[in-house]
Amino acid sequence: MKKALVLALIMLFVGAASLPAQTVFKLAETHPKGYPTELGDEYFAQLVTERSGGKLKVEVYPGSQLGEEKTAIEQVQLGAIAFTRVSSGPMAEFNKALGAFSLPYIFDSGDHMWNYLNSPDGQKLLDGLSASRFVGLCYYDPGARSFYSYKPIEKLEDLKGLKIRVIQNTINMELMKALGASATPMPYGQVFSSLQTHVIDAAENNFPSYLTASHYQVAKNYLVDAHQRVPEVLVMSKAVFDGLSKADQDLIRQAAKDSVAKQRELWSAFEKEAEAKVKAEGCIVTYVKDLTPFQKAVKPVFDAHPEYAEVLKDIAKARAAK
Ligand code: GTR
Repeated sequence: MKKALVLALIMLFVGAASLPAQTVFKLAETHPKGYPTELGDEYFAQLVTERSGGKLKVEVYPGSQLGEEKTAIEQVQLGAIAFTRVSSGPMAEFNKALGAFSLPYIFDSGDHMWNYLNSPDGQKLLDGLSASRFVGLCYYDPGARSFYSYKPIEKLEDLKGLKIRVIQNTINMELMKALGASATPMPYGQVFSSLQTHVIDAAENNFPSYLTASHYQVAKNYLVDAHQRVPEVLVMSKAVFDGLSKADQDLIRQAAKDSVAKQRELWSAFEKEAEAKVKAEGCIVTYVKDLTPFQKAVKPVFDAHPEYAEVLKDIAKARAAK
């Protein structure tokens, strides 16, 4: 009897030892399965598993299952969740430098933005996240944010007096005020019902979010001013990262970098698809022809933030490098 027990224990021990030890990490994502950022996360996760021979595993939790962006960011900062893919909009509340990306009309185009993000200056902002206990792994394409409402909106004056939902950060609050509107910060998951019940009059986002979060169903008027391109970021908890071997840290960094091209490719295809779909669904899409009045109106936002002067110079430099 005793012998059998000893044998069983030995077998259990040998069995456990022969199983490869696997470390499982969680990744929090706001968007639903199949959205380009979520597919970027999935590809990153796949590369991590493949390259570590299954030793490291990243499980993606889409659709805000682990909480809305602010909560996810807090959890990552604490080390309770290892990764999150979020907009640098809410990250700005945790790392002021990223607030620069919420300043309006600073990028002429997606190419201009990527020139900057891929430059040493763009990398510096990502690296600066370590001061806030994150590891900035890479940027993903955010597209351009524009306004939408259930009320007709075709020009700057139409925004006056509207209650517009924003991602919570100081710049967004100031931006809406400068445009004559009022800002209502709220989590992404509440925007649909708030538009439906007219708790807010409007919101702003890119075409893919407008489509996939069904906002187009309750706010049919979309005004394309492309006021912000707020880069998406894939970040890791510094506490978790610091506990890994140098080899695993490098593997994770490289996998994130190598997932960017895929996300960008998926993004550009889906951005066009989403724009066509909402039009086919009967949304009224108006393109601002002359941005000058908008740019003039937002000047107070820049005046209030001299701390971003250097970054703005770098961003202007990236335009020249086009
Ligand atoms: C989207 C972004 C999300 C989230 C959302 C929002 O464009 O991809 O991460 O920040 O906007 O407005 O809350």
